[in-house]
Amino acid sequence: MEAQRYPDEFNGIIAGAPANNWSHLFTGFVWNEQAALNTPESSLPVAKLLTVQNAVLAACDSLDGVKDGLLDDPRMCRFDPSVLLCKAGDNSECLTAPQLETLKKIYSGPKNPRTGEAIFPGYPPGTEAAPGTWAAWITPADPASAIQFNFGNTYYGQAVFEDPQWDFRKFDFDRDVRFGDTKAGAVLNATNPDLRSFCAEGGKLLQYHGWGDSAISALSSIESRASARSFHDFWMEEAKPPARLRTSIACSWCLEWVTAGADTVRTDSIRSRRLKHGSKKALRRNRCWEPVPT
Ligand SMILES: [Ca+2]
Repeated sequence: MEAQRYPDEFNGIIAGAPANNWSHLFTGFVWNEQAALNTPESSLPVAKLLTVQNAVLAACDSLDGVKDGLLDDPRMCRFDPSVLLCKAGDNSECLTAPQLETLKKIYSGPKNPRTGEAIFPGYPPGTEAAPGTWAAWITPADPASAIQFNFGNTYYGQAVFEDPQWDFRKFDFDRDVRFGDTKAGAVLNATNPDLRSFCAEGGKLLQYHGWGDSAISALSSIESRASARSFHDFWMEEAKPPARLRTSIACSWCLEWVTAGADTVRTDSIRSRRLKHGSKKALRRNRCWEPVPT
């Protein structure tokens, strides 16, 4: 928002996991709430999140060339959650039909029922059972206590509709989204791709996001960056896109920005670490930050 509305205030901005498309992000929260609370059987039990994650990794872990429990780019993973459908009764290693439906909706994100248009990206596969992710934000043991749902209810109930009786179950993903965009999104959203003033001031914008972010889908960061790049490619063919987006693999909130003489993060600045396990040393990671392919 600073880069878009107040381009002369900072010459360097780090936008970490930006919630810049506020009104649609929160629409996604209500989408997941409707999915998980559709019936008493709809929410995913916490214990099954590991079942889901293991199935994702079994299908996609090796796509990046390293079988290490991590997906370098979950967009490359074509995991079909239907393989998890219980075939002979419910158990911890499979999903019931209502649970499967919820999982598909969390992955897909909200869609406009009239136009089919995507309103906000879903959540990438691969970190469903990671600590502090889905079990806190989307599918906790007490389904109604999900952090996402609290945010979605307060935003639409209070800021948009100003109705203490507002009911998420009646939310219309066409009409109500447009109403929210007009009333609150116009103030809260930072989705203007025009960064020409910021560029003219010599501004640099570094954007990063963790794939395992279960609050703000990392895919929304990629969409925002693509939007700005497309705008600038069209309007400023000679200018370099101002944003550099890097995703962290598995680590949600780490960052090192080296400013001297460069406008990018030094990817070699976060080095491999070796941890002692008993008498042996094991290579824990050999990469942390990766630029999003262009
Ligand atoms: Ca891998």
